[in-house]
Formats: sequence, C-alpha cells, structure tokens
Amino acid sequence: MEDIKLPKGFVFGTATSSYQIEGAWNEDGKGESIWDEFCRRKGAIANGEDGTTACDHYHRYKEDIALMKKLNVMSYRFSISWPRIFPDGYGKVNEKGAAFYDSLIDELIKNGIEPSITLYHWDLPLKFHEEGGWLKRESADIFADYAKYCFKRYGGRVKMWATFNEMYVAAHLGYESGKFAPGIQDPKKAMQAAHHMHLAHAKAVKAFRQSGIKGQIGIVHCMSPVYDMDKTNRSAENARKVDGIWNRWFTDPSFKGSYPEDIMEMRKRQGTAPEILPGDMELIKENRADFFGVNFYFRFRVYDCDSDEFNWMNCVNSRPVEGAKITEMGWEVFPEGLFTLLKNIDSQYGKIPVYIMENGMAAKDIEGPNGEVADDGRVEYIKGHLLACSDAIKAGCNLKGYYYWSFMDNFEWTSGYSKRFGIIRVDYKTQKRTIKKSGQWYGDFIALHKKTAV
Ligand code: GCO
Repeated sequence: MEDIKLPKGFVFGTATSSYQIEGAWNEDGKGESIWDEFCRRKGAIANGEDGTTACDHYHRYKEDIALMKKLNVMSYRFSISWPRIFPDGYGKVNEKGAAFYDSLIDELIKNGIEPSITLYHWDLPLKFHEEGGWLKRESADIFADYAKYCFKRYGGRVKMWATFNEMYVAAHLGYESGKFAPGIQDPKKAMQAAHHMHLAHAKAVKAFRQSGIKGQIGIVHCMSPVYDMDKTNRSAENARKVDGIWNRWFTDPSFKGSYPEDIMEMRKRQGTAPEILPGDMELIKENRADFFGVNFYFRFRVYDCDSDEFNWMNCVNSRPVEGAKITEMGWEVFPEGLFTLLKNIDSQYGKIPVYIMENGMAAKDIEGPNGEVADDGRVEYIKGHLLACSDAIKAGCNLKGYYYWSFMDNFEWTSGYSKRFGIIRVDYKTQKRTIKKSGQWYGDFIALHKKTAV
C-alpha cells in the first residue's frame, strides 16, 4: 500500500446502475425497459431471475447513501432509468420518477458525496424500442431530448455527467449476439445502433454545452488492452483487429471524431458498415467529450491462430495462462493491464482527463454467521488496481479518479444474482446490507488518503 501514491483531489468513488439495483420496476408510473421485457424470456437469465426488486434501492436509497458515507466515498456514479422519467421514451414526463432522482441527488449532496450521473446504462424504454429504438436515426434526437430534460432538472447540483455506458456491450451484445436485451442477432443492425448512439452522444454533449450548466460531460467505454502473445505476423494482425473491433471502433469516434479506417474497410467488406449521412462525422467531431471514462475488467491475450473477420474472438484468451488468478466471472486478474491501458489512452488520445468508472471483481464471498464476508481476494484486487493507477500517474497519465464496481452486490445481467461484485453484501431475502472486509478496507484507505495526500 505504501507504493500507492495518488494525488490530492483524486476522486474515489463507487458505481452502480439503475436496472441492477433499483427494483420498483413498475412503481410510480415507471415505463418498462427492454430489460424488463428481456428478463421474462425463457432461458434468458440464470435461474430465471430479473430486476423487478433487485436491491430495492428505490426505497432504500437513504440507507445506501448512509453506508457510502460510512465508507468515505467521495463520489457515487449511478445511472438514470430513462423509462422512469419518460415512460414511453419521449413525450410526457413522469413527475414521480423524475422526483426520485431529485431526492437521491439531494441526499448525496447532504452527505457530502458528489453525484455522477450516467444517462444510459442499457435500460432503453421498451415502447420506444418497439417503435424502432436505436435502429431509428431519430433516436439520437430523442435521446438528446431526454438528456436536455435531465440537464435542466438536475444540472447545477450535478457536475459530472456521462452519456453512455459501454456502447460496445449495448450494440454487440444487444444487437449482434443477442445475449443481452433487446436480444437481436444482426451484425449490421449492431453497427447501425452503435452509430446512432455516437450521434446521440454528440447531440447530448452539444445540448449540455448550450445549456450553460457548470460541470463536465464524458462517455464511458469498456476497454481491454490487447497483448500480442506470439509476436508473429498473424498474431499481430489478429491483435490489431481485436483492438479495432473492441476498443477503437468506439473510442476513436468519441475522442478523435472518426471511425478507424482499417476496421471500416473490414466492415465494408462484410457488409456490416453503418449508414453514415453527410454531416454525421462533423457533428461527432465537434462535440467530443470533456473526459474519458473507462471500465476495465480484463485484458485480451491474442494468439497466432486462424481467425476470420466474423470470428475474431477465436484467438482471444484461447490458451490458459499458467498461475493466473481468475474471478468468479472467469476473468483473469491482471492489474498491469490497467497500467498498459492507461498508457495506451495517453499515447492515442492525449491529455484528456481520464476516470476509471468501473473496475471490480466477482468473488465467492462466503458469508459468516452474521453476514460478514472476509473477501481478502477483493482487497488484493483493489490494491493491485490502485497501484496500477498510481504507476500510471507517475508515468504521466492524466488519471483523475477511480470508481469501484460495485457499491453493493446486484443483478449481474444474464448471470442474475449469482455473481457478487459488491463491497457491501446484500442478502436478497431480507435486503440486509453488510459491509464486507473490502468495503472496510476501501473506506479506511480513502480516509487515509484524504488526510495524507499531497
Ligand atoms: C458493465 C457494466 C456493469 C457490469 C459489470 C460487471 O459495464 O459491464 O457496466 O453493469 O455489472 O461490468 O460485469
């Protein structure tokens, strides 16, 4: 721990998302989202679970914020459920839904915790989806209208905004593999949806700047540094492709204002390139974000093996690494990857402020008789990644903050409640919350940081 040196002003936070924690799926006028519908499909989610109740945060937010305060958390990243505010996605506002976020924000501020809003963490209003959703070009304007409403209502009190969380996942898992809502399997549609999200982001950023509210607006991408393990021509080519499809296709438009040419050529060959109208790229370029949000969970190891353009995952992590630690999600624990990633961002995108908006691990979390959890593995995980942050700053990266995923155990999408990421344990039968050892460690670390950082 002695080696972890993070500067004064570095933000320590923790993150969640609306569908994963709120519950209250049909209360106070909330509309359904694509996840409400998707969870009802047979076989879609482990054990047939869903987010109808989740952590019941909608009713327990005060208790949850009190726990955050106890852990000295400086900022809380949460997402807004779009259909709670606009049940149809647009049109009439659901006042009670919008008022929930007023209360949440006020409670955070009262407790000295900085709210950090993400506007889209995948819960698209179902009605709007049924009318075309992200596959329609107008989705960009409809999203911007929703964003404008939020800026107007919560702006001033909230200074940190993000438009999208993990466009990659929303597009590829939602529209290509169909493993996530809305469960569509069409690679061309995935790319069109992603292009509309890029446009929606740009329009929201523009509206944010026009609104004149103080604060910064960013976007959050999931990223994995790509390691060429075999250093042959073919493995190098595979690595470039993997980096382009997973990382650059999303981060280049956001921070350079253009799609990567190599991957665009590939998409044209495949017939999966999105339709881009004149003016789109200019709009995207003119409205680049203020900060770069990144979610880091694992690296990609790429090998020399046969992979075609459609099956680009073939040679990824396809051989085991001896002695590697693996989380409950099956993901390799590799904190050095975070250092590499931050260095890559620095060299590719310059000195834009960077925030790690998610990083965390699922563990078995065996519970003691009173719900206590001695999750030493998670403590080590956080330490390792904070050390990578500190090394990256030493190496010149403009890293400004770190949010642990997740504040509490919650609904882990298709894994249901079987995977626990929290630094707070949730007993889903009683909704009792218990601080885990990692939560205590994180809280103590933040307290020490506040006292000693220079
Ligand atoms: C993610 C999501 C989170 C997940 C977390 C663990 O951005 O993928 O933002 O919702 O729960 O990543 O898988």
